[in-house]
Amino acid sequence: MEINNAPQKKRALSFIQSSGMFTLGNYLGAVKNWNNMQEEFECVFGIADLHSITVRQDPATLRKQIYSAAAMLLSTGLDPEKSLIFMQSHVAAHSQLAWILNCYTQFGELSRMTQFKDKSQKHSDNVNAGLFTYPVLMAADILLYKPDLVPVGADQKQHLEIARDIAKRFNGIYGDVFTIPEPYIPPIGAKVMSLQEPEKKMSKSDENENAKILLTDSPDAIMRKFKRAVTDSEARVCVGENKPGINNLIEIYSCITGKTADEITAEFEGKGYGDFKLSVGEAVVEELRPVQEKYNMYISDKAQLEKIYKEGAEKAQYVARKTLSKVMKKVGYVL
Ligand code: AQP
Repeated sequence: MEINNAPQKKRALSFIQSSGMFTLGNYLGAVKNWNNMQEEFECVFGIADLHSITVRQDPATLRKQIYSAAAMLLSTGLDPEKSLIFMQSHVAAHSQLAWILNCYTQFGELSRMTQFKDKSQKHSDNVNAGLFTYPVLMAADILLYKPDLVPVGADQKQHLEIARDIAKRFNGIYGDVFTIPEPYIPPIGAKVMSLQEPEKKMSKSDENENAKILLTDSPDAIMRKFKRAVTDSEARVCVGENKPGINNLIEIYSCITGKTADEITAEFEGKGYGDFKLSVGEAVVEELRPVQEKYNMYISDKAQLEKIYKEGAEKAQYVARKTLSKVMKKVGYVL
Protein backbone atom coordinates (compact mmCIF):
# COMPACT_ATOMS: atom_id res chain seq x y z
CA MET A 1 0.00 0.00 0.00
CA GLU A 2 0.96 3.62 -0.40
CA ILE A 3 1.12 4.55 3.25
CA ASN A 4 3.67 7.30 3.73
CA ASN A 5 3.68 10.68 5.36
CA ALA A 6 2.18 12.53 2.40
CA PRO A 7 -0.85 10.47 1.37
CA GLN A 8 -2.71 11.31 -1.86
CA LYS A 9 -6.04 9.97 -0.68
CA LYS A 10 -7.59 10.84 2.65
CA ARG A 11 -6.47 8.43 5.34
CA ALA A 12 -9.02 6.47 7.38
CA LEU A 13 -8.28 4.38 10.45
CA SER A 14 -10.20 1.82 12.46
CA PHE A 15 -9.48 -0.81 15.10
CA ILE A 16 -11.32 -3.88 16.26
CA GLN A 17 -10.83 -5.68 19.57
CA SER A 18 -9.73 -9.31 19.66
CA SER A 19 -12.00 -10.05 22.61
CA GLY A 20 -13.88 -12.85 20.85
CA MET A 21 -15.04 -14.03 17.44
CA PHE A 22 -16.55 -11.16 15.45
CA THR A 23 -20.33 -10.95 15.41
CA LEU A 24 -22.77 -10.03 12.70
CA GLY A 25 -22.81 -6.61 14.45
CA ASN A 26 -19.07 -6.11 13.98
CA TYR A 27 -19.50 -7.21 10.36
CA LEU A 28 -22.53 -5.12 9.30
CA GLY A 29 -21.64 -2.17 11.53
CA ALA A 30 -17.94 -1.97 10.77
CA VAL A 31 -15.87 -4.53 8.88
CA LYS A 32 -18.06 -4.78 5.77
CA ASN A 33 -17.78 -1.01 5.38
CA TRP A 34 -14.03 -1.12 5.87
CA ASN A 35 -13.88 -3.41 2.86
CA ASN A 36 -15.68 -0.80 0.72
CA MET A 37 -13.61 2.06 2.11
CA GLN A 38 -10.36 0.58 0.79
CA GLU A 39 -10.97 1.98 -2.71
CA GLU A 40 -11.78 5.50 -1.61
CA PHE A 41 -9.29 5.98 1.23
CA GLU A 42 -5.83 5.03 2.30
CA CYS A 43 -6.79 2.74 5.16
CA VAL A 44 -5.18 1.66 8.41
CA PHE A 45 -6.79 -1.30 10.21
CA GLY A 46 -5.57 -2.61 13.54
CA ILE A 47 -6.40 -5.53 15.77
CA ALA A 48 -6.69 -3.96 19.21
CA ASP A 49 -5.15 -6.82 21.15
CA LEU A 50 -3.72 -4.56 23.88
CA HIS A 51 -7.21 -3.30 24.63
CA SER A 52 -8.51 -6.86 25.06
CA ILE A 53 -6.77 -7.39 28.40
CA THR A 54 -8.69 -4.67 30.24
CA VAL A 55 -10.95 -7.66 30.86
CA ARG A 56 -9.19 -10.80 32.18
CA GLN A 57 -8.36 -13.19 29.33
CA ASP A 58 -7.20 -16.78 29.30
CA PRO A 59 -3.82 -16.74 27.44
CA ALA A 60 -4.53 -19.65 25.07
CA THR A 61 -7.96 -18.27 24.24
CA LEU A 62 -6.62 -14.78 23.68
CA ARG A 63 -3.93 -16.09 21.32
CA LYS A 64 -6.58 -17.99 19.37
CA GLN A 65 -8.81 -14.92 19.23
CA ILE A 66 -6.01 -12.74 17.87
CA TYR A 67 -5.28 -15.25 15.10
CA SER A 68 -8.98 -15.50 14.36
CA ALA A 69 -9.30 -11.72 14.19
CA ALA A 70 -6.45 -11.50 11.68
CA ALA A 71 -7.86 -14.34 9.55
CA MET A 72 -11.35 -12.86 9.71
CA LEU A 73 -10.29 -9.36 8.64
CA LEU A 74 -8.63 -10.86 5.56
CA SER A 75 -11.65 -13.09 4.90
CA THR A 76 -14.09 -10.20 4.95
CA GLY A 77 -12.09 -8.57 2.18
CA LEU A 78 -9.36 -6.44 3.72
CA ASP A 79 -6.42 -6.48 1.36
CA PRO A 80 -2.86 -6.06 2.73
CA GLU A 81 -1.80 -4.75 -0.71
CA LYS A 82 -4.21 -1.84 -0.36
CA SER A 83 -4.41 -1.28 3.39
CA LEU A 84 -2.19 -1.37 6.41
CA ILE A 85 -3.33 -4.33 8.56
CA PHE A 86 -1.50 -5.17 11.79
CA MET A 87 -1.71 -6.10 15.45
CA GLN A 88 -1.47 -3.24 17.93
CA SER A 89 0.84 -5.17 20.31
CA HIS A 90 3.45 -5.47 17.53
CA VAL A 91 3.95 -1.72 17.43
CA ALA A 92 5.54 -0.55 20.68
CA ALA A 93 4.85 3.08 19.81
CA HIS A 94 1.19 2.62 20.83
CA SER A 95 2.10 1.97 24.45
CA GLN A 96 4.82 4.64 24.41
CA LEU A 97 2.58 7.36 23.04
CA ALA A 98 -0.23 6.29 25.36
CA TRP A 99 2.02 6.96 28.36
CA ILE A 100 2.90 10.42 27.12
CA LEU A 101 -0.74 11.24 26.33
CA ASN A 102 -1.77 9.99 29.79
CA CYS A 103 0.08 12.99 31.12
CA TYR A 104 -2.01 15.30 28.93
CA THR A 105 -5.36 13.77 29.90
CA GLN A 106 -7.36 14.75 32.95
CA PHE A 107 -8.71 12.33 35.52
CA GLY A 108 -12.07 14.12 35.30
CA GLU A 109 -12.51 13.60 31.58
CA LEU A 110 -11.71 9.88 31.83
CA SER A 111 -14.17 9.55 34.72
CA ARG A 112 -16.95 10.76 32.42
CA MET A 113 -16.51 8.00 29.83
CA THR A 114 -19.68 5.93 29.69
CA GLN A 115 -17.84 2.78 28.58
CA PHE A 116 -15.72 2.95 31.74
CA LYS A 117 -18.82 3.30 33.86
CA ASP A 118 -20.52 0.36 32.06
CA LYS A 119 -17.52 -1.96 32.07
CA SER A 120 -16.53 -1.21 35.66
CA GLN A 121 -20.05 -2.15 36.72
CA LYS A 122 -19.98 -5.32 34.64
CA HIS A 123 -16.52 -6.36 35.90
CA SER A 124 -16.70 -4.91 39.41
CA ASP A 125 -14.07 -7.41 40.66
CA ASN A 126 -11.47 -6.08 38.20
CA VAL A 127 -11.76 -2.30 37.79
CA ASN A 128 -8.14 -1.95 36.64
CA ALA A 129 -6.25 1.19 35.63
CA GLY A 130 -6.16 -0.06 32.02
CA LEU A 131 -9.95 0.04 31.88
CA PHE A 132 -9.81 3.63 33.08
CA THR A 133 -7.07 4.82 30.69
CA TYR A 134 -8.38 2.78 27.73
CA PRO A 135 -9.45 5.95 25.85
CA VAL A 136 -5.90 7.30 26.05
CA LEU A 137 -4.48 4.18 24.41
CA MET A 138 -7.20 4.52 21.84
CA ALA A 139 -6.18 8.14 21.26
CA ALA A 140 -2.60 6.94 20.73
CA ASP A 141 -3.82 4.25 18.29
CA ILE A 142 -5.50 6.93 16.25
CA LEU A 143 -3.08 9.85 16.47
CA LEU A 144 0.05 7.85 15.60
CA TYR A 145 -1.23 7.32 12.05
CA LYS A 146 -2.52 10.86 11.47
CA PRO A 147 -5.82 9.77 9.93
CA ASP A 148 -8.20 12.35 8.46
CA LEU A 149 -11.20 10.15 9.21
CA VAL A 150 -12.21 7.60 11.80
CA PRO A 151 -15.35 5.56 11.06
CA VAL A 152 -17.42 5.50 14.22
CA GLY A 153 -20.54 3.81 15.42
CA ALA A 154 -22.76 5.72 17.85
CA ASP A 155 -21.16 3.79 20.73
CA GLN A 156 -17.65 5.01 19.85
CA LYS A 157 -18.33 8.74 19.42
CA GLN A 158 -17.26 9.66 22.93
CA HIS A 159 -13.90 7.94 22.45
CA LEU A 160 -13.13 9.80 19.24
CA GLU A 161 -14.15 13.03 20.93
CA ILE A 162 -11.63 12.56 23.75
CA ALA A 163 -8.90 11.64 21.21
CA ARG A 164 -9.64 14.91 19.42
CA ASP A 165 -9.56 16.85 22.71
CA ILE A 166 -6.21 15.34 23.71
CA ALA A 167 -4.75 16.06 20.25
CA LYS A 168 -5.97 19.67 20.30
CA ARG A 169 -4.56 20.17 23.80
CA PHE A 170 -1.17 18.77 22.75
CA ASN A 171 -1.12 20.82 19.52
CA GLY A 172 -2.09 23.88 21.56
CA ILE A 173 1.09 23.51 23.61
CA TYR A 174 3.57 22.28 21.01
CA GLY A 175 2.26 23.31 17.58
CA ASP A 176 0.74 21.18 14.83
CA VAL A 177 1.92 17.71 15.77
CA PHE A 178 -1.28 15.69 15.39
CA THR A 179 -3.90 15.68 12.65
CA ILE A 180 -7.31 16.21 14.23
CA PRO A 181 -9.41 13.31 12.92
CA GLU A 182 -13.02 13.77 11.85
CA PRO A 183 -15.72 11.18 12.51
CA TYR A 184 -16.78 9.32 9.39
CA ILE A 185 -20.26 7.85 9.11
CA PRO A 186 -20.21 5.23 6.35
CA PRO A 187 -23.06 5.50 3.80
CA ILE A 188 -24.31 1.98 4.55
CA GLY A 189 -24.21 0.40 7.95
CA ALA A 190 -26.31 -1.00 10.69
CA LYS A 191 -26.42 -1.06 14.42
CA VAL A 192 -27.20 -4.69 15.10
CA MET A 193 -28.97 -5.49 18.35
CA SER A 194 -28.92 -8.60 20.53
CA LEU A 195 -31.30 -11.31 19.25
CA GLN A 196 -32.40 -12.02 22.82
CA GLU A 197 -32.45 -8.53 24.35
CA PRO A 198 -32.96 -6.27 21.33
CA GLU A 199 -32.69 -3.11 23.45
CA LYS A 200 -28.94 -3.68 23.75
CA LYS A 201 -26.37 -4.07 20.99
CA MET A 202 -25.09 -7.41 19.80
CA SER A 203 -21.70 -7.92 21.46
CA LYS A 204 -19.05 -10.54 20.95
CA SER A 205 -18.55 -10.83 24.72
CA ASP A 206 -22.24 -11.56 25.39
CA GLU A 207 -22.39 -14.78 27.37
CA ASN A 208 -25.72 -15.77 25.86
CA GLU A 209 -24.81 -17.61 22.62
CA ASN A 210 -28.36 -17.18 21.28
CA ALA A 211 -28.02 -13.40 21.50
CA LYS A 212 -25.31 -13.15 18.87
CA ILE A 213 -24.48 -14.48 15.42
CA LEU A 214 -20.79 -15.26 15.16
CA LEU A 215 -19.21 -14.99 11.73
CA THR A 216 -18.10 -18.62 12.08
CA ASP A 217 -21.53 -19.97 13.06
CA SER A 218 -22.72 -22.91 10.95
CA PRO A 219 -25.81 -22.39 8.74
CA ASP A 220 -27.78 -24.56 11.19
CA ALA A 221 -26.73 -22.45 14.16
CA ILE A 222 -27.58 -19.23 12.29
CA MET A 223 -31.04 -20.49 11.35
CA ARG A 224 -31.67 -21.75 14.89
CA LYS A 225 -30.66 -18.44 16.48
CA PHE A 226 -32.88 -16.43 14.15
CA LYS A 227 -35.81 -18.78 14.80
CA ARG A 228 -35.34 -18.12 18.53
CA ALA A 229 -34.94 -14.35 18.12
CA VAL A 230 -37.18 -12.34 20.43
CA THR A 231 -39.99 -10.50 18.58
CA ASP A 232 -43.42 -9.20 19.67
CA SER A 233 -47.05 -10.26 19.51
CA GLU A 234 -48.20 -7.97 16.69
CA ALA A 235 -47.23 -10.42 13.93
CA ARG A 236 -46.70 -7.75 11.26
CA VAL A 237 -43.30 -7.20 9.66
CA CYS A 238 -42.95 -3.42 9.89
CA VAL A 239 -40.86 -0.88 11.76
CA GLY A 240 -42.52 0.21 15.00
CA GLU A 241 -41.78 1.97 18.25
CA ASN A 242 -42.34 -1.01 20.50
CA LYS A 243 -40.91 -3.60 18.15
CA PRO A 244 -37.15 -3.63 18.87
CA GLY A 245 -36.78 -7.28 17.88
CA ILE A 246 -38.49 -6.91 14.51
CA ASN A 247 -36.82 -3.54 13.89
CA ASN A 248 -33.49 -5.29 14.37
CA LEU A 249 -34.36 -8.12 11.97
CA ILE A 250 -35.53 -5.57 9.38
CA GLU A 251 -32.28 -3.64 9.78
CA ILE A 252 -30.20 -6.80 9.29
CA TYR A 253 -32.23 -7.94 6.26
CA SER A 254 -32.15 -4.46 4.76
CA CYS A 255 -28.39 -4.11 5.21
CA ILE A 256 -27.74 -7.42 3.46
CA THR A 257 -30.31 -7.24 0.65
CA GLY A 258 -30.26 -3.48 0.07
CA LYS A 259 -34.08 -3.40 0.34
CA THR A 260 -35.77 -0.55 2.20
CA ALA A 261 -37.94 -1.13 5.27
CA ASP A 262 -41.08 -0.41 3.18
CA GLU A 263 -40.04 -2.92 0.54
CA ILE A 264 -39.48 -5.50 3.26
CA THR A 265 -42.91 -4.82 4.78
CA ALA A 266 -44.49 -5.28 1.34
CA GLU A 267 -42.53 -8.50 0.74
CA PHE A 268 -43.82 -10.07 3.97
CA GLU A 269 -47.37 -8.67 3.92
CA GLY A 270 -49.75 -11.40 5.07
CA LYS A 271 -46.90 -13.65 6.20
CA GLY A 272 -45.95 -14.44 9.78
CA TYR A 273 -42.75 -13.80 11.70
CA GLY A 274 -41.73 -17.44 11.12
CA ASP A 275 -41.36 -16.84 7.36
CA PHE A 276 -39.57 -13.56 7.92
CA LYS A 277 -37.08 -15.06 10.35
CA LEU A 278 -36.38 -17.85 7.87
CA SER A 279 -35.63 -15.32 5.11
CA VAL A 280 -33.38 -13.23 7.38
CA GLY A 281 -31.51 -16.36 8.45
CA GLU A 282 -31.05 -17.52 4.85
CA ALA A 283 -29.82 -14.08 3.76
CA VAL A 284 -27.24 -14.10 6.56
CA VAL A 285 -26.13 -17.65 5.76
CA GLU A 286 -25.56 -16.72 2.09
CA GLU A 287 -23.79 -13.47 3.02
CA LEU A 288 -21.41 -15.33 5.33
CA ARG A 289 -20.79 -18.37 3.12
CA PRO A 290 -17.89 -16.86 1.09
CA VAL A 291 -16.47 -15.21 4.22
CA GLN A 292 -16.40 -18.56 6.03
CA GLU A 293 -14.79 -20.33 3.06
CA LYS A 294 -11.94 -17.83 3.05
CA TYR A 295 -11.67 -17.89 6.83
CA ASN A 296 -11.20 -21.66 6.83
CA MET A 297 -8.40 -21.23 4.32
CA TYR A 298 -6.56 -18.47 6.25
CA ILE A 299 -6.92 -20.04 9.68
CA SER A 300 -5.46 -23.33 8.47
CA ASP A 301 -2.44 -21.61 6.90
CA LYS A 302 -0.68 -19.95 9.84
CA ALA A 303 2.51 -19.39 7.81
CA GLN A 304 0.68 -17.18 5.30
CA LEU A 305 -1.13 -15.37 8.08
CA GLU A 306 2.12 -14.74 9.93
CA LYS A 307 3.79 -13.37 6.80
CA ILE A 308 0.91 -10.90 6.32
CA TYR A 309 0.77 -9.64 9.91
CA LYS A 310 4.54 -9.34 10.22
CA GLU A 311 4.76 -7.27 7.05
CA GLY A 312 1.88 -5.16 8.33
CA ALA A 313 3.70 -4.61 11.63
CA GLU A 314 6.87 -3.42 9.88
CA LYS A 315 4.99 -0.84 7.83
CA ALA A 316 2.98 0.29 10.85
CA GLN A 317 6.12 0.62 12.97
CA TYR A 318 7.65 2.88 10.34
CA VAL A 319 4.69 5.29 10.29
CA ALA A 320 4.12 5.16 14.05
CA ARG A 321 7.77 5.74 14.98
CA LYS A 322 7.89 8.91 12.88
CA THR A 323 4.98 10.42 14.79
CA LEU A 324 6.31 9.23 18.14
CA SER A 325 9.77 10.74 17.47
CA LYS A 326 8.18 14.07 16.66
CA VAL A 327 6.12 13.95 19.85
CA MET A 328 9.15 13.02 21.95
CA LYS A 329 11.24 15.84 20.49
CA LYS A 330 8.47 18.33 21.17
CA VAL A 331 8.11 17.18 24.77
CA GLY A 332 11.83 17.56 25.31
CA TYR A 333 13.24 14.06 25.27
CA VAL A 334 16.76 13.44 24.01
CA LEU A 335 16.57 11.24 20.88
N1 AQP B 1 -23.84 -4.55 17.45
C1 AQP B 1 -23.11 -3.76 16.67
N2 AQP B 1 -23.68 -3.14 15.62
C2 AQP B 1 -22.95 -2.35 14.81
N3 AQP B 1 -21.62 -2.11 14.97
C3 AQP B 1 -21.01 -2.72 15.98
N4 AQP B 1 -19.72 -2.71 16.41
C4 AQP B 1 -19.62 -3.49 17.50
N5 AQP B 1 -20.81 -4.03 17.80
C5 AQP B 1 -21.70 -3.57 16.89
C6 AQP B 1 -18.65 -1.97 15.76
O1 AQP B 1 -17.58 -2.88 15.52
C7 AQP B 1 -16.35 -2.17 15.57
C8 AQP B 1 -15.35 -2.91 16.37
O2 AQP B 1 -15.80 -3.00 17.69
P1 AQP B 1 -14.83 -3.44 18.85
O3 AQP B 1 -14.63 -4.90 18.79
O4 AQP B 1 -13.59 -2.66 18.81
O5 AQP B 1 -15.57 -3.03 20.18
P2 AQP B 1 -17.04 -3.10 20.62
O6 AQP B 1 -17.84 -2.01 20.00
O7 AQP B 1 -17.00 -3.13 22.12
O8 AQP B 1 -17.56 -4.49 20.04
P3 AQP B 1 -18.24 -5.64 20.82
O9 AQP B 1 -18.59 -6.71 19.83
O10 AQP B 1 -19.38 -5.15 21.67
O11 AQP B 1 -17.04 -6.16 21.70
P4 AQP B 1 -16.95 -6.48 23.25
O12 AQP B 1 -18.08 -7.43 23.51
O13 AQP B 1 -15.61 -7.11 23.40
O14 AQP B 1 -17.07 -5.19 23.98
C9 AQP B 1 -16.64 -0.78 16.11
O15 AQP B 1 -16.61 0.14 15.03
C10 AQP B 1 -18.05 -0.90 16.66
O16 AQP B 1 -18.77 0.32 16.56
